[in-house]
Formats: sequence, C-alpha cells, structure tokens
Amino acid sequence: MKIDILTLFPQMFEAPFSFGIFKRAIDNGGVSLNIHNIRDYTHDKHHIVDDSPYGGGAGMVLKPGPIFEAVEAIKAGIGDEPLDVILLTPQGRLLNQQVAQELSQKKHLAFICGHYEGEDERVREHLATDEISIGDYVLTGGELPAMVVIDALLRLIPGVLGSDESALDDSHASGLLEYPQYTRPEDFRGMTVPEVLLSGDHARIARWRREQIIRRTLERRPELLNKANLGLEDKKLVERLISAQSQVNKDRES
Ligand code: JFE
Repeated sequence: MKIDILTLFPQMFEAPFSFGIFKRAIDNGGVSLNIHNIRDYTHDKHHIVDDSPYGGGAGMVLKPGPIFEAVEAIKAGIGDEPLDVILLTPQGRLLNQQVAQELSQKKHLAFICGHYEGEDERVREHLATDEISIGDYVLTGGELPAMVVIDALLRLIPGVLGSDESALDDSHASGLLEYPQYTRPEDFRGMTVPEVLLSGDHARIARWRREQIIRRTLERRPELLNKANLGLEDKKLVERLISAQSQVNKDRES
C-alpha cells in the first residue's frame, strides 16, 4: 500500500512514523509513505496557503491551488492507477472498524490534512473522493485524525501486527466490546483474578469470556448488540440479562 499525506505540519508525523506500528508497517508491511508539505506547492514569494473567506467572517480558509497541485503531483507519478483522496473533516462519514477495514484494502491513499477554518469547498467537491471524521468534536486540524485513521487501517494489513497481537479477535472486529483481561500477579493488593481464569478449564473460560462480552456490550453499548450477529446461546443470555434487569427495576419501583 502507498500512503501520501498532505499537510502544513509535516513534523507532526515524525514521531508516529519513527516508532511502533507505523514504523513496522513500513519496515514489514510493504507500506510506502510520503509526506508532502502543502506549502511546497505554492508559487508566490511568501508561500501563502490560506486566505480570508469570501462573504466575510472570522478566520482563514486554505486556498484550493496548493492542495490541488499537491494531489496532481501524486497523480502525475502513477498513471491510471487508482488513488483514493481522503479529506479529514468533522463533516465526513464517521470512522469505525468497518471503514478502517475498507480502507486497509486500498492500493493507494492520499490524506488531505486541513487547518485553520478548513479548506476551500472546491477541494471537497472536486478533489476528495472520500471524507472522514474521527468523531463528533472539533480539532484544530486534520493531522491527528489522519494519524488515527492510518493507525486503525495499518494494523489490519497482514505482517504489520505480530502473530501474538492479531487484529482478528479484538472487540470491534466482532462488533462487540472486549472481555476483561488479567495478568500476573494473581493477587494484586487484595484485588484478585476471577477463579475461572485460573481453572485451566478452557471450555469454561471460553463461556465466561463470551458472557462477559455480552454483559459489557449490553451494559455500555446496547446499540452494538443489534448490529452484531449473535448465536442462539448469545441471544438467550441477552434475554436472561434483560429480564433480570427489568426485575431489578420493578423491585426498585415497589
Ligand atoms: C480540519 C475546524 C472550524 C474545522 C466545521 C481542518 N473528527 C474531526 N474533528 N475535527 C476534525 C476532524 C478536523 C479535521 C480537519 C479541522 C478539524 N479543522 C478545524 C475549525 C470548523 C471546522 O469544521 C480544520
């Protein structure tokens, strides 16, 4: 996979790509990375990338020219190979595991990281092929969102994660929350590990974990249960937990 990043702050990407998963993706995952400074695609003496908004109002807007030229420079080097141009914006479709999975299958991604009050609308309308938000809050620019999207998709590329940290059985792959994890010591300041995990009974452990997944998801993110495809045993457990809870509510009311 090829990844190009367009930004006014290339240094922001130095740390993530020097360590951990991003570094491993490049070293072992066959990912090639290019970071472009949008300012390098200006032609004026002062390398101006922003201007005031037509119609008035506070703040500055990124000019379309340098961003279009940066993307065109990438396109000039790849002939008719496909390129997805992703604009990070609070108005994009929300990132989730399915979106990360979809992006991890692409051959070539370019991320446009805006700043200030955002970019000229023509970038969104005529240059971007996809718009992504990482959540309903406003950040100061697209760099952190780009890093979040890239982190989420890189770990789904074979060879990026080690075999002991497979992305297959993590919570959001199944659409449900995780079961609780424990490691040594067995007794930490009087806080103990559930007995079942020390039992060596693998069937019992698997049942307990599955129950924890269902309980947690029902308690914290019930909407996820509707989307997940549950087995018969899972469904029965959900019914039991819901009727136990409505009994608690009745007891409280009486
Ligand atoms: C940019 C900004 C004023 C945006 C309404 C470029 N999920 C997510 N949160 N924030 C962003 C993405 C994001 C991405 C790119 C960005 C925020 N800003 C700041 C300022 C209004 C804005 O859009 C500029």
